[in-house]
Amino acid sequence: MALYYDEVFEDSVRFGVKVERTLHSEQSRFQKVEVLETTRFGRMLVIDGLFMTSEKDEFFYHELLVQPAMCTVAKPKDVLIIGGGDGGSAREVLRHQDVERCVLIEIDEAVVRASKEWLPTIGSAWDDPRLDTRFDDGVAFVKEREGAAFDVILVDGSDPVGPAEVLFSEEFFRGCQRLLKPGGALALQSESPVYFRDTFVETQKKLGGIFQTVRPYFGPVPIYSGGVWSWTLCADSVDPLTPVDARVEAMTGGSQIYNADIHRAVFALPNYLRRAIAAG
Ligand code: SPD
Repeated sequence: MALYYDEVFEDSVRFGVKVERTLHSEQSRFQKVEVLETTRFGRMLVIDGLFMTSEKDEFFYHELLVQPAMCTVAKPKDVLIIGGGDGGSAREVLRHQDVERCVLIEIDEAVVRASKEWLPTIGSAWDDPRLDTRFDDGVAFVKEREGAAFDVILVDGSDPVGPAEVLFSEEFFRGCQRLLKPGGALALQSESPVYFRDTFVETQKKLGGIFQTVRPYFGPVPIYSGGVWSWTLCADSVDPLTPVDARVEAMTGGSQIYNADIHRAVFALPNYLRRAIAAG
């Protein structure tokens, strides 16, 4: 009989992938970390029963989390990634030649270890000398670090239940703002606008009280609940809607999705979300 692994959403929706075998399963200090060999998506990273990324669809998520911010900021040199232990976001950051240093703060070394062993095509930049990987609490790092040190900050965490909840707090967002250099930008994954509508709207509201410019954007991620995902780009003195075509085009060679048309199109806001944000 075929074995399916289901991600269950609030006991009302299930999304299942057919699994050939389990490659890795471990209960770390923080969470359950699994790598599955799936029939459709290749190897898939699952944390606490939630689908994180897969070999076949990871570019949908990582290009969209990273490239809009990296192309909005002029010549980003210093980048901070909170989370992102599979290495996909770091790979996308390090495609930019201007980057001199990318600090990745992942709380759980088990995620990086499993990803290095089983998902090498996703984290293909672990050996880049510009990458400084630290196993630490990203929230504490942001709270304690002094001075505006980063051109781009990317928050690549899990859903806001349990340990990742704090990554959606106002205090954390203010901390990120404090660490951004002038002209810098923050981008975060802001959940499904369908299944996590309240979280999405609340997050926009919190960010709107902190940053001058807050632009939610959308794209497909086939393995996530509902298939459509959101990210949000925030900044105080730059705006992704200012034409950045030349920077984007310089990046598109290695991209599966991202190009100048996509950069413009992803920020289009459908009416149901405009209304939800306005009412929120
Ligand atoms: N519903 C899952 C949301 C997870 C977002 N982060 C995924 C990590 C990929 N680098």
